[in-house]
Amino acid sequence: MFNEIFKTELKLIDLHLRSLFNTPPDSGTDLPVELHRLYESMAYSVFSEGKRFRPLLSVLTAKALNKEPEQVLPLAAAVELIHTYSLIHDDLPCMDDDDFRRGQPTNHRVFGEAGALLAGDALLTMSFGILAQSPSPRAAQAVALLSEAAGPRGMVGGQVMDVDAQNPGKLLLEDIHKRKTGRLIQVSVEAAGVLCDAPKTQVQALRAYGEQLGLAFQLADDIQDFDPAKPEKVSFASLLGNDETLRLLNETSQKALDALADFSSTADGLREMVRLNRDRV
Ligand code: GRG
Repeated sequence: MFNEIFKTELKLIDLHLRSLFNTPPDSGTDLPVELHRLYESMAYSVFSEGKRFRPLLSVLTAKALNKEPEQVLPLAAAVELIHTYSLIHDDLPCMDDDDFRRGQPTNHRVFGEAGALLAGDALLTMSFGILAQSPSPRAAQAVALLSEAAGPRGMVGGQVMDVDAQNPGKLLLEDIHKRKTGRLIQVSVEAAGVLCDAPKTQVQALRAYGEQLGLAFQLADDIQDFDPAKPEKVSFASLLGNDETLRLLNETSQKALDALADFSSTADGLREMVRLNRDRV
């Protein structure tokens, strides 16, 4: 569904990601043959069938602010590489031990555990270099925001809380998912606002939109994935039931739309993302 509506934006994101892998900025021109397999492993996961939800948000934020998408492409690439690393690591035997991801065997099934671990490490590290090379004078601020969102108080922290949680209640579950899933979605929008030099009030509005959409994304995911045959997996749907999760999804989606109240029709792409996420269920 994203593919048709945002064809132009997705093409731009794909071309940018491919340019980073054709001439990796951190490898110089002569990549030692010993490292070919590392890049193959990284590219295997990056260029599989992901929705590109997060980089799309960055590009649509630039549009909302009447700026060129090129201004946020380094951020769009960085968030997608971090997202991809998190999926590779999440699939490892020490975490979820999954065999398939994005319609193909998981990275460690093809490249081995060490290969997958290191490909994730490389993607994570590379992402900050890419963002730091953004020509925006506010690149350093965006790097700091991304580090906060992906790090120990953000996505990694959420993953730790998720792994450790025994019987989380609604509040703890919400906190876990705001960090684990929500913060990277939020920063895709907020840091794009920063790179586009938006005034503080607009950045705050974008941050609020990103926070609500991040939660809505997880709520929709939980409804989609709910399997009563697997009650051991705690999710919003298993904890609250489908109807209450759907009610929360509607409420959260509305809050995301409300956060954009002061934006003109240039933000319609961001509004469409809320509707597309809601309509996944
Ligand atoms: C291992 C540090 C570390 C973190 C892992 C985000 C995460 C934390 C794990 C992923 C587990 C998971 C499936 C969470 C549900 C929400 C989510 C992030 C779904 C996958 O995102 P999509 O639907 O995936 O955007 P695609 O493949 O379309 O990019």
